[in-house]
Amino acid sequence: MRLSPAQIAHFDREGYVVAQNALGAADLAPVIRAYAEYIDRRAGQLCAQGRLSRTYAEEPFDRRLARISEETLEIYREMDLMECRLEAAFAFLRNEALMDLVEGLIGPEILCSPIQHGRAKLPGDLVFRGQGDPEEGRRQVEATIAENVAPWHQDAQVHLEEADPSFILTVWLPLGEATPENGCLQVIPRVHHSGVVYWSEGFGLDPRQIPGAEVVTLPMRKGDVLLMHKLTPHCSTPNQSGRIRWSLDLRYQLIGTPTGRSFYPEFVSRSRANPGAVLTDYPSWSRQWQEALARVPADQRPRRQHRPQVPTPMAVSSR
Ligand SMILES: O=C(O)CCC(=O)C(=O)O
Repeated sequence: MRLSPAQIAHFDREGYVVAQNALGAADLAPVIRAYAEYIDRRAGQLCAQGRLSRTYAEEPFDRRLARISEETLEIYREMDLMECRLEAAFAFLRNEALMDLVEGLIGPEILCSPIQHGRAKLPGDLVFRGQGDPEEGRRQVEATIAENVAPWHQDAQVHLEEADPSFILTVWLPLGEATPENGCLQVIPRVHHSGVVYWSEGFGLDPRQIPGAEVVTLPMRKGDVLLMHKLTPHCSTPNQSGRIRWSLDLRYQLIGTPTGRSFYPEFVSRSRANPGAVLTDYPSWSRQWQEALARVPADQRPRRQHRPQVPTPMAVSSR
């Protein structure tokens, strides 16, 4: 699906747009199936090693990992795209329907940024029932859930300074329903016009810092895609549903512009000028991530040096 002129105008005016029904079941099914198979395989391994009491194979996709995570967070911690490196996820990063949407805002020369995540947002009331020290288990579960409630932030906060001038488009999509109850996104529109980055609380920001901030809650259905400017503040609501809210958040930009994570692999996901430049080789993508993470583990990646204490205008090109 291509963005209509009205959708592009909405993005330019509001700093985001939700493209409804932009993806079909056939676009998302391979990714969901690959995640399900990965979890199935790893659950079998952990059971065989005596680290999980059973595989919870009877549970549906949006509950199975939550049940497993009551006992061990090991599989949950492997769910990010660069950790489990599913071939279907790599294919989805250059999915034609997705690239058609992105092309409406980036143009036809598209780079897939390494700032890309698969998220299994766990239910907030998950209780530890695993082996080992119950206090330590409870502490780890609570810390993990606290981490996966995304606080208010702008994506411009998470790349290095070299990408400040780059227009970087965030693409967020649920793999099932995303509702206020299970952790859908909220955005504050129109902030991108001011070019301001609200650094003062580190990663998070307080919406009260933003004059006239209006919070918009964005329930989304499977197949809907949210496109967002990197200066648009957003967060996700707590997950009170007892089920997992699965989603992908990806970033795209013009080929040749800095991603702000040059130590991790970017790749060309569409090029009409040079179609041969598109990376379609899964082993190469997977190997590049493996090598990059061995050099720079995720928890040791360089962070911005310059983090002012006050909201700061940023020289960011819009589009
Ligand atoms: O998926 C979420 O809960 C948060 C996503 C997010 O903050 C992002 O994509 O930048």
